[in-house]
Amino acid sequence: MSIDYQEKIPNNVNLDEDRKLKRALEKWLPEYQSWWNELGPVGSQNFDVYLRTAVSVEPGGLTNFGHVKMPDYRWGIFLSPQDENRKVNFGEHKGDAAWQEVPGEYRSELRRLIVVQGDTEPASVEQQRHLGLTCPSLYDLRNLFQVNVEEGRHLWAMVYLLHGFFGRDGREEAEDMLARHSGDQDKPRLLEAFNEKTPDWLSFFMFTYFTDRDGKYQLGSLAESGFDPLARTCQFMLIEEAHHMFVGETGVQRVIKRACEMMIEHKTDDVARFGGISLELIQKYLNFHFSVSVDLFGQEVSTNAANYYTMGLKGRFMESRIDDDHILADVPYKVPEIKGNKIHMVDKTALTAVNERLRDDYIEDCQRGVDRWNKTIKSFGIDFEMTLPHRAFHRSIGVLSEICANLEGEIISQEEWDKRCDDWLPTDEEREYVKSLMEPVTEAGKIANWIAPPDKGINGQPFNFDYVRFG
Ligand code: BYC
Ligand code: FE
Ligand code: FE
Repeated sequence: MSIDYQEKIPNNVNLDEDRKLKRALEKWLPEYQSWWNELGPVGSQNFDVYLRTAVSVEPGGLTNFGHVKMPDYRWGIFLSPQDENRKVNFGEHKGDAAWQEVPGEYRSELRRLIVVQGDTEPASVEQQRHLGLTCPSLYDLRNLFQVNVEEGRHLWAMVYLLHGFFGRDGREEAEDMLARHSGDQDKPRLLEAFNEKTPDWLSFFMFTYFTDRDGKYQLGSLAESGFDPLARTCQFMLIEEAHHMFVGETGVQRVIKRACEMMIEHKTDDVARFGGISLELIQKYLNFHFSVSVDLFGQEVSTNAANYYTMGLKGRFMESRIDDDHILADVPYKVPEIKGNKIHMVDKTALTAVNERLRDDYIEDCQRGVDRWNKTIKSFGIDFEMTLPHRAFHRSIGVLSEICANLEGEIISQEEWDKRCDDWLPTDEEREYVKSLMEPVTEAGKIANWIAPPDKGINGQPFNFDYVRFG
């Protein structure tokens, strides 16, 4: 089924047949648009951007590319195809038919999950809104905007659920999505990583590698939900998400590659003298973004998470492919605990440890890209390895937030932390340095000095294609 772009709100949920819902969403649309104009990408109003747009939810439905005036981008509501026989696959309702309506007794928990998920989407657009002013190339500018419009669409995905299934309080929650803002003193975004600044492009690439990957794992768990409309909307979001992480992984890889080129050319580790970003400094950015993203998985032992699971609302990543009872009450799972001056791994019931399990899956996935970055470094014959810090490093949520730890996960004193943290995390001066490199390059085929060009362009186009046209 292809998507009709003549509609005011393109969709594949038969919006035409639900007058009330259609009216509610059409009322929210101008509010969303004014939010986008006010807090979306700065100065992009007249740009024509080479964007992909969903034309269907079937495989390949995202391969329609063309130049689009950004404010005229058509945000739509797209759910993956319905499976009539789908069941609840875990928890106490396991085996029941998947719900097409909100189960009344779980209404507030479900709303909470949808609100937290939805809140992150516009938050990231707000965090990234100044980056267009300092793009290293038109190719990168286009990728930034592609990510931004899709995060905007992800908000639509959650707002559709709120309007469609939660009545008046759903509409109120939808309004609040545009009222909270990243970093706002009075009305901040709900999760901490989404109140941090994304002040430069290295931060942006780290964010899309590490923080969008939290999105992949959270959406993956929600895609298992017994509430079928949530599952289906997350399934489609995951297809879009893959590109965001690609932007992050290749972005970091290109900064690494450029550093290596300078190291070889000038026979020095001190690439800052030549306007590069050193491998050591890239590692510090990695340490920061990894640790902030690891916090997003919540407490190691969580009754909230156990309840969501038992209720059938939020599963594990790839739940349906895991071979166990999908109830988890009698299955052990190892979680960290502080005993004396050591971190011990202790058994808890897997049911209360689903947050930690998701974090484990996430960390394993993070490592794969780090391995590929190390291949790049090795291909230059340079003796340096990027590493993920231990999960205990620099934490603000969960039991590990109670201690200070070094990169290896050894507990250290507050005093030691204060002395050493500048060796592990970017200092203000280093952040200023990276910022100072962020001079915009907006001529097709040109690129900033601190980053290597991509191996390929978008949709088979060359690197020197005019990915963005300035009106
Ligand atoms: N910051 O039992 P716990 C994305 C609170 S990213 C602040 O562990 P739970 C994207 C928690 O609310 C994916 N507070 O909680 C990426 C709870 O408070 P209450 C976003 C936190 O609920 C890039 C208390 O601590 N989606 O899509 O099991 C660009 C107890 O904790 C935090 C989701 O997160 C924190 N980090 O776990 C664009 C999925 N962590 O209830 C987009 C939906 C915990 O006691 N959310 N708290 O007052 C969830 O599944 C859960 O809410 C969380 C937290 C996993 C986040
Ligand atoms: Fe998203
Ligand atoms: Fe994303």
